[in-house]
Amino acid sequence: MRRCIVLGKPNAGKTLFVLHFAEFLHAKEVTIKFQEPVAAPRKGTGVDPEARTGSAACSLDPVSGSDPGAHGRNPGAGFGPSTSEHFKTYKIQDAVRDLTGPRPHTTRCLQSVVLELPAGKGKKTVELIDTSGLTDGIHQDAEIRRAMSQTLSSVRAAHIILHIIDASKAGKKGAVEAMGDVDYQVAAFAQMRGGYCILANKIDLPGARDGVKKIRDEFPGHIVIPISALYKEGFKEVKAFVLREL
Ligand SMILES: Nc1nc2c(ncn2[C@@H]2O[C@H](COP(=O)(O)OP(=O)(O)OP(=O)(O)O)[C@@H](O)[C@H]2O)c(=O)[nH]1
Ligand SMILES: [Mg+2]
Repeated sequence: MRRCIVLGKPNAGKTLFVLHFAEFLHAKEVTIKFQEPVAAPRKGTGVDPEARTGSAACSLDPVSGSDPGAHGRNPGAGFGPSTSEHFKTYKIQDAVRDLTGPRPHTTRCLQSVVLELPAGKGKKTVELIDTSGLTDGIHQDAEIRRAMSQTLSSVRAAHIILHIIDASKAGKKGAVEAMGDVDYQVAAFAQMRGGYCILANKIDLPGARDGVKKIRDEFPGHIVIPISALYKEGFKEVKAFVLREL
C-alpha cells in the first residue's frame, strides 16, 4: 500500500489534520495503528545507546543518510528502530479529544490510518501516517529523541510527504511552532525525491495569511496549500494532490 507521511514541528496540527482528513473522506471512525519505538538496550548494560549519545539529532541529510531508501521513494525501506504495535478504533471526535492538544509532543510514535480516496469509478487506498514532531537540534528527553528518530526513519520509506507548518506562527521567532532548520531540511530532502507538498496550517488564526506568504517566499518552487486542519479548509486541494501522487 502507498504510504503518505505527515510531518513537521510539534504542535503544527499534524494529528488534527490526519483525523479531520479521515472525516473529510467520510470516515466516522478510525482504526489507528500505534507503532511505539522500543528502546534498544546496549548489550550487557541495559542502557539505550541513543539516549546516551543523542544520536537522534534531527537530520534528513540525503547524502549522509545510511538508509538504503534515502535516495528515492523506496517502499521496501524499513521503518527504523524496532517497534511494538497495537490498534485502537475511535470515533473521530474521541480521537481528536484524546490524541491532539496544545502541548508540544503530544504524539510520541507513528500513528497510522488506512484511508480510501474516490478515484474515478473506483477507490485508491493510502496509509496516512501521523508522526512525532521534529525539533531543531537534540532534544533533552530520550523518549522524544527516540520518537523523532522513528519519524526520520519512516520518512525515507514514504511515497508522499505532507509537511505541515503552522502559518500563524511561521515568522514568530522563539515559538516552538515557528519555522526552523528542520523545516528547511525536510524541504531540501523532499526536493530530491518529489511527492512532496507543504500544508500551511491554521489559516483560520490571525496573522496566518502573512505566514502563508512567508512560507511561499522561503520555499519557492514547492507546492504550498493553505489549510485549516480545524475547519477542514483546503482539504479538497490536499485530496487532489494525494490522488495525483498515488
Ligand atoms: N485554530 C486552529 N488550531 C489548530 C489547527 N490545527 C491544529 N490546531 C490546534 O493546535 C494544537 C496542536 O494540534 P495537534 O494536531 O495536536 O498538533 P501536532 O502537530 O500533532 O502536535 P504534536 O503531536 O505535539 O507534535 C491543538 O490544540 C489543535 O486543536 C487549525 O487549523 N486551527
Ligand atoms: Mg500529534
